[in-house]
Amino acid sequence: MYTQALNTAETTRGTPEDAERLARFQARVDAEERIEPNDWMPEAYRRTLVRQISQHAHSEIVGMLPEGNWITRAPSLRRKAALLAKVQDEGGHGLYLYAAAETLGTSREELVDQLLSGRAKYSSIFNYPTLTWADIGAIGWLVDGAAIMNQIPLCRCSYGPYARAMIRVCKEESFHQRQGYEIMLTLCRGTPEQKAMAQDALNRWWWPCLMMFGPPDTESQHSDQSTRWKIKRFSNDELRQRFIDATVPQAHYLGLTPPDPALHQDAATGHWRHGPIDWQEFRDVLAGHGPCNRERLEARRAAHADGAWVRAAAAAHAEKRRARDAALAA
Ligand code: FAQ
Repeated sequence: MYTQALNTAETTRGTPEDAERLARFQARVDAEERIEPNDWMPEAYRRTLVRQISQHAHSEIVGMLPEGNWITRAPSLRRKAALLAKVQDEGGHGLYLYAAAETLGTSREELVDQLLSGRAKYSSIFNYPTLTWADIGAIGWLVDGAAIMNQIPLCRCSYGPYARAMIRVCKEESFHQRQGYEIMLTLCRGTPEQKAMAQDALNRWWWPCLMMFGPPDTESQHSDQSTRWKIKRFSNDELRQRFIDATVPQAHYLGLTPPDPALHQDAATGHWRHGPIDWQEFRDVLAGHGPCNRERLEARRAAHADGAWVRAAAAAHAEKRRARDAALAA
């Protein structure tokens, strides 16, 4: 609604030339042309992208924390190597995404500052704790699985740098999803205690994963405009349904049961229908009252402070190079 209002204001307030420019822009989007950083774009389009891409980047960076917690406690060298690589991948995704947002004119420093000051959103899912090793399996299987479902359509997003970043990100997320599912499979084929641990992880991550797709369509503020701009290709509920349809058979293959007594397969359509989602919990987490919101921000602030010397050293090195290049050019 917000972006829609802004865009309407741009259309109606501007000159006939502005309206023509806007129509040309929309025609390019409708024709599936990619919009590139130096192309003209409506300010509301730019703001929407910065909002979404920066939230996405923050999610990747904060998303390193729940799993990072288990690197030192991974049950074998092989598991540790895979987890370490996965967490590093998430850091890399955050950096591509900050770079994509920078092409829209917002600096990484500004975005990081918004995160650390608590003004920015990041995905609700990362405010839940990782209590056992099975949570690492559940995150790979479910959280990366949900991320892939949401991000594959973003590879066709109208904004070129975001769409291109998503291609590599999705390839890496697919590997993450498989390693998570393999952890779950190993636990489910293990002792009764290991299987119970896997079921417990599914019980705790299932509903928060469904919330990752955002509020129901009836409450989504940005979906309509983002769809018109071909930033979003499917609605929140459509993607949530796709995720459930893909994941329920995977749970059954593991011998696990999603924690939803109302879950059933619609005989006519084949879709798995879920019971009510606790949207109050979602709103609480977004308002900063999830189980780990405070801990996550504290960890990011501490990491930023610890990294101050690296930023200072990099800036000093860049300055030295600039001075040397200037001296050589003179
Ligand atoms: N958490 O009108 P809509 C990952 C906000 S990456 C927090 O429906 P929109 C990889 C929304 O921003 C996971 N906030 O919004 C990984 C808006 O607030 P605003 C992140 C949420 O943009 C795996 C308001 O609610 N992925 O997992 C959430 O059309 C494992 C109204 O919502 C992305 O960011 C939420 N769950 O649709 C890393 C993908 N849902 O901005 C480590 C890109 C909604 O007005 C380990 N993002 N909100 O203040 C998107 O596709 C979209 O932004 C949606 C929301 C679908 C998230």
